[in-house]
Amino acid sequence: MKHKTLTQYLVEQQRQHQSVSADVRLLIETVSRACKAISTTVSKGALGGVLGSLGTENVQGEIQKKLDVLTNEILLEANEWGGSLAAMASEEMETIHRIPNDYPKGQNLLLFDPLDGSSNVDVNVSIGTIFSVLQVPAEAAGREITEADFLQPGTRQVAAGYAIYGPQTMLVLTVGAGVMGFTLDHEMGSWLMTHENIRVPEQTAEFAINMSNMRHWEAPVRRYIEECLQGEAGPLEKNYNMRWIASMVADVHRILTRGGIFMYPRDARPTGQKGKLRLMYEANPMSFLIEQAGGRATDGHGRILDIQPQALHERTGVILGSKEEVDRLHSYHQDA
Ligand code: AHM
Ligand code: MG
Repeated sequence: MKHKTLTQYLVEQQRQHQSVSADVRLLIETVSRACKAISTTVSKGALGGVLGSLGTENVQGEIQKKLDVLTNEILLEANEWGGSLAAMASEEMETIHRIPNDYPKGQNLLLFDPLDGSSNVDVNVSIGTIFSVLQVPAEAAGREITEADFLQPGTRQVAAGYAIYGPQTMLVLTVGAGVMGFTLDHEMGSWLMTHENIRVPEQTAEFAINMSNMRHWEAPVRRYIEECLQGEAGPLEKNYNMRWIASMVADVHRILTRGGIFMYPRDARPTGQKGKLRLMYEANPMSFLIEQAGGRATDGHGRILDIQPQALHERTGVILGSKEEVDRLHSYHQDA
């Protein structure tokens, strides 16, 4: 079977459906190239001397892994000179990175988590790169880009996706016209479309949450999980299965593949009251993908994509996946 390449798909989207502009197409190609380099770097593991921590902290106060820093540099370098960006922002950088004056500037903003789930690096469990593309707001025309220019709700994303470095390396992408999955052919070095129009099954009996935080959860989450655990005999009348990979990319990938509900809710811990996951480069791109695949994403109170960000590294509660279960947990929040 002959597979369409990522390039072919993007050119088609540009020419026939106008769902992607020429510069966003180039940008996605560049990001996907950087993800290939990241995949190679990650796969070398101990042989490449890339495992372990650096001992430094990022802006979130988390100890940086060597690979957090390396992958951030790969993405910055790959995207600086292409001409389609005005600035970038990353989980690993306190503030935005403007395109240096040596290069032409474009009309887009790129946000990324260069290596999500990096606590899994040293144990050889799937990890990934998450990215989100916004446009330079009209009011910023002709002046220097500021952090405030990035603070746009997720509904304004023009593209989003992730690369997952697992048994296969895949790129899962949306330009607002459904969700497509491409598998990296390592011999050819190309991304080939293997998953066309991914849809999240509406129903599921599989949940993903870090159960060790149960004592900190808010009442609606506690109620929902207690009901799941009661199985067939409980009010939900079915037996649930549980999975928690602790790599959002891998958990979301499973949900896009076979359904499920993923939760990283707000909780009562001083560090959990706003949630753990970051809105702009984790929750928003994943919510865009999930919605484009027919699922739903909420923070318990409203649609994640509608949140007006107040800060670049803002956190949010995240509940996403198969519509029926996300609807149920959302409604439990309304009851409470
Ligand atoms: P990171 O960006 O520092 O890797 O943190 C995000 C990760 C997600 O991939 C995952 O869902 C979550 O943190 C796991 O958290 P926990 O270790 O609390 O289970
Ligand atoms: Mg992350």
